[in-house]
This record gives sequence, structure tokens and C-alpha cells, in this order.
Amino acid sequence: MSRLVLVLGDQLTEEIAALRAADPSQDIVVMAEVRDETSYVRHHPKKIAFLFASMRKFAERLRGAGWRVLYTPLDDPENAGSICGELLRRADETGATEVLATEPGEWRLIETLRHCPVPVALCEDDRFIASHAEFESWAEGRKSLRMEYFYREMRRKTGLLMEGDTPAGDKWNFDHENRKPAPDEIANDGPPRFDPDATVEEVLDLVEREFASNFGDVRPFWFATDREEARGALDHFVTHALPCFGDYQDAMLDGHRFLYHAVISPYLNAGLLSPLEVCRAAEAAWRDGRAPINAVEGFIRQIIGWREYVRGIYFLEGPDYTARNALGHDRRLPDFYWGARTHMRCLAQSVAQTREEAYAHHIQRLMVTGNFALLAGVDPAEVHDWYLAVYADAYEWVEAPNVIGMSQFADGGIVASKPYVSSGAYINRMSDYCKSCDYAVSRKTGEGACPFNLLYWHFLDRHRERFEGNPRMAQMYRTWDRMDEDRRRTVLREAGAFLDRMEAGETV
Ligand code: FAD
Ligand code: DLZ
Ligand code: SF4
Repeated sequence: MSRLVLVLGDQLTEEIAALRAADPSQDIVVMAEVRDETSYVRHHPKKIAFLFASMRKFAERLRGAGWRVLYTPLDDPENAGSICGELLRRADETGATEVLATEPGEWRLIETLRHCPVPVALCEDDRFIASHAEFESWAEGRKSLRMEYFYREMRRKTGLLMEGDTPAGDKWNFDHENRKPAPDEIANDGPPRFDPDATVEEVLDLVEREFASNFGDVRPFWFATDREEARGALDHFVTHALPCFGDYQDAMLDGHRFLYHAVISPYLNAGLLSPLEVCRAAEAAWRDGRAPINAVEGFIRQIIGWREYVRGIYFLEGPDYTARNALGHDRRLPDFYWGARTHMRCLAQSVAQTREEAYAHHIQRLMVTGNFALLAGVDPAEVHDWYLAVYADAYEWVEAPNVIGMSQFADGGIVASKPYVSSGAYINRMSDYCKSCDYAVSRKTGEGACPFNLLYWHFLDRHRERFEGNPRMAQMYRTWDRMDEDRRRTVLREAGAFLDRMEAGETV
């Protein structure tokens, strides 16, 4: 008796566990574009287009490799609208009584599959370096789950940048050489842009028709949509950007959206690239003298360190993680996150880029959009929904720990040892946004003062009880306490007035 093999939109590799466990001569692959998946948040049209085009091409690839594939496009009149609905329909059609699937990257869908009317056997998703059991055993009994120690385990496990038992270059972490302010010249034009072929064009038309009111531009569309193109994007990064990756990892420039970033997260997360192949390509560049150790170590740490670590946290913490709100924040997400006008250049730029590209790099996400939401006290659930919707690489397993944990401190300090908050000074040091902003970053109070300067102290003041005992924040509180009483009152009053105007829907 044949079985159905479910392949989800972010499981596009022949190495996915359910395919490895199945038999192409008997079992039938099911793939489906469904409303339930396109609507749990209002995804950016580029994200939907990227996934649908990549799914369609992957289905063809599987057919070419001898699989029977039942593929349901979104506009198929028979489309049941949900993954389980499609499984049931295909089970009726083929007489299959069981489904093999690879564990989804979101609790919501795991629960759905567990309660599907057709029995679903879930295989663990082993595209990651650490299994659930390994992460759990690393975490067990630790007072704090800091990424750095986990990362060292992953280095030992993979042998990446290791000379026997010793880290290459005699150090685990070269970050003190990284994170320079933005340079005047960027010697990289960004990722390669792939011209849409007929399959992609068809999907773009569909997405334009069906998701016209979602935030984001579907065209111009330039993402890779199959493995070969994604590999081309990786090779391009290693040659043209990796050598400077570490130095300018935290820089932001008005005219350069990608700087020296890889722009491969959509491909990694959807299965078009594997984390180990990416890291091996970077390591080879260092071994051959094509990229320095600070760049390569920093890059590999993002993948076998941060990426694996956040996934571990998501599954360790369980389905209620996204509902956490340790700081009790409850403000609405301001409309300028959805493109309404703002005078804050850093936010306007990061949001405009997000609308056009479905991409922003880490520091824009953490220190501009994330920083502002945290300082302003926005409800983390709203912040979470925004990030899950607007980035082409966003799936809950990776997005939630970054947003709820790292960026919004809503998990109470599991991921971050202190909140990632800064005044305008940090943004000014790392970017050129402030030069063309309506606000003055040098002004701390009064007409035209940078809102980040006001909100920074407002945040520290309102969360004093929680944070003043944190040794990493003691200096900030000492600085605040040294200000004279009048000045502190002015800062808090102006910050409050700014938040009131923002809530009232004024352009701020
Ligand atoms: P590069 O800067 O070139 O880094 C290389 C790779 O390292 C990335 O492709 C990514 O796979 C990995 N990586 C780097 N940092 C992280 C991290 N913190 N967590 C996981 N992987 C990491 N990443 C996502 O893949 N999906 C998300 O939904 C997502 N949401 C985020 C939300 C916030 C608030 C923050 C602060 C970060 C988020 N990140 C997310 C992490 C990071 O911003 C992106 O992975 C990165 O910007 C992707 O662009 P890139 O490929 O150019 O990355
Ligand atoms: C994100 C997404 C979207 C927009 N659409 C589909 C879809 O139509 N069919 C599908 O199989 N997967 C889709 N996905 C990816 C799933 O939402 C993803 O597998 C889960 O969020 C778990 O990571
Ligand atoms: Fe952003 Fe303030 Fe700089 Fe304007 S002055 S770009 S609001 S940090």
C-alpha cells in the first residue's frame, strides 16, 4: 500500500527526512499551496512568491528523479485550503492510509498534523546540526543558556575551524576585530539577481492577483528559486562579500541595503542550501587564503551558533513562547511599520527596504525596528507577527527566539542577558541615517530631539526595578542618576508626549 509523503514549502531538499524514509517506487509526494499557510500572518508577497516558485520547481525536480508528485496550486478549484485538507483529499483519491512527514518548524502546524484525520508519522527534521535531544541535553541543568558555549560544542561536533581540539587561530571568537562603523565605499553590489523564468512569472502573476493588499512589493523579483541558483548566490557571497563580512557586519548605509551580508537565509530556511555546505564553503575560503579568519569565524558562528541555538530555544521552550511578555508591554505597533510616514530616517529606511526586498540585515532588525519597538513598549505579540510576516526568511522556529527573546526581551532574559536598547548615538555611529533625518541625533531634549534619545531613558526608568541590579546595565543607571532632576523630568515628559502623539496617529 502506498503512503503519502508530505513536503512543506520550507522543506525543499531531496535530503529531507520524510523523503529519505519513503520509497519512490510506491509512495506519493504531496505538495500544496494552501490558504491556511498563506494567511496565519499576512506574509510579504515576495516571501509567498519565493516559496511557491521554489515549491513548483522542486516538485518538477522530484518528478525528474522518479517520484510521483501530486501538486496543488493555490488557484486549483479542488484546493482544500489547508495541509490536512489536502492530505485527506489525496488519501481519498489514492487510497493511501498513512502519511510520512518531516516535523514542521512551527508548533501550530505540528499540532495540526498530530490531529489530522489521516494518521501522520513525523520524522525529526535533521537538516540541523543539533538534534532536539542534543540541545536538551546541553541545556539541562544550566543556569543560563548562553549561545557562546553552545557554539563551541557545535564547532567541536562539526570540526569547522578546528585544528584537532584547538580552535583555528587559537580563539573561538574574533568579534573584537569586527563591527566597524560603515565605510565610505562598499566594494560589493549585493547578491546576484536572478531573472524570473516562466514558472516564476506565473507565480508572480498569481501573487499579484491574490495578495495585492499584503504589505510589500512582489516586483522586481530577483530571489533564487532552485538549488543551482541558491548555490550560485552562496558562491557569489563567498567570493565578493565574505572577506569583509566581519568588519562591517553591524554597519548600515542608506544607499547599500546588503553591504557584505550573505542574503542566503531564505534559501537556508527553505532547504535550498544546507547549513554545513554553507559553512564548508566559507571555511574553504579561509583555508585557501581568500577570506580572513575574523570574517569566516564570525559568519560560521551565525550559522552553527546563532541559527542552531535559536532553533534549540524555540523547541525547548514550547508552544507558549510566542505569548510571553515579561516586560508587560502593550502598545500597538505604529502604522509606520506598515509604511505610514515617519520623520525617523532610520525607521523609514529600514521599513522601505523591507517593503521592497522582504529583507533587512540583522542590525536593522535588532537595533532599528526592534530597538524602537522595545523602547516604545510595543506588545511583543504584535512585533512577532510583523517580523513573521515581512521577511522572506521568517518561520516561527527562527523568528520567534530572535524577536520575543533577543529583540524584545519578552522571554525575561533566556536569549539575551540584557535588553538590546540604544539611544540614537549607536545608530549614528553605525550608519549614515542620521545625516538626513528630520530629527537631530545630537539633541537629547527639546525641539527636534532624536526620539531614540528620549525613549532610551524612558525605558530604563520605567523598568528600573527589573534591570538596575543587572551588572551589564549598572553604568547606564549611574549615568541616568547623575543627570540633574530637572533634566530627567524633561526627558520623561518629552518621551511621554512623543508616545502619546504616536498613539494618537500623528506623524512622528
Ligand atoms: P548574514 O548576516 O549574512 O548571516 C549569515 C547567516 O547566518 C544568515 O543567513 C542566517 O542563516 C544566519 N544567522 C545570522 N544571525 C542569525 C540569528 N540571529 N538567528 C538565526 N540565524 C542567524 N533570521 C531568519 O533566518 N529568519 C527570521 O525570521 C529572522 N528574524 C529575525 C528577527 C530579529 C528581530 C532579528 C534581530 C534577527 C532575525 N533573524 C532572522 C536573524 C538575522 O537577522 C537573519 O538571519 C539575517 O539578517 C539574514 O540575512 P543574511 O542571510 O544576509 O545574513
Ligand atoms: C510560509 C508558507 C506559505 C506562505 N505557504 C505555504 C504553502 O502554501 N504550503 C506549504 O506547504 N508551506 C507554506 N509555507 C511554509 C509553512 O508555513 C511552514 O512549513 C511552516 O510555517 C513551518 O515552518
Ligand atoms: Fe534615527 Fe534618531 Fe538618527 Fe533620526 S536622528 S535617524 S531617529 S537615530
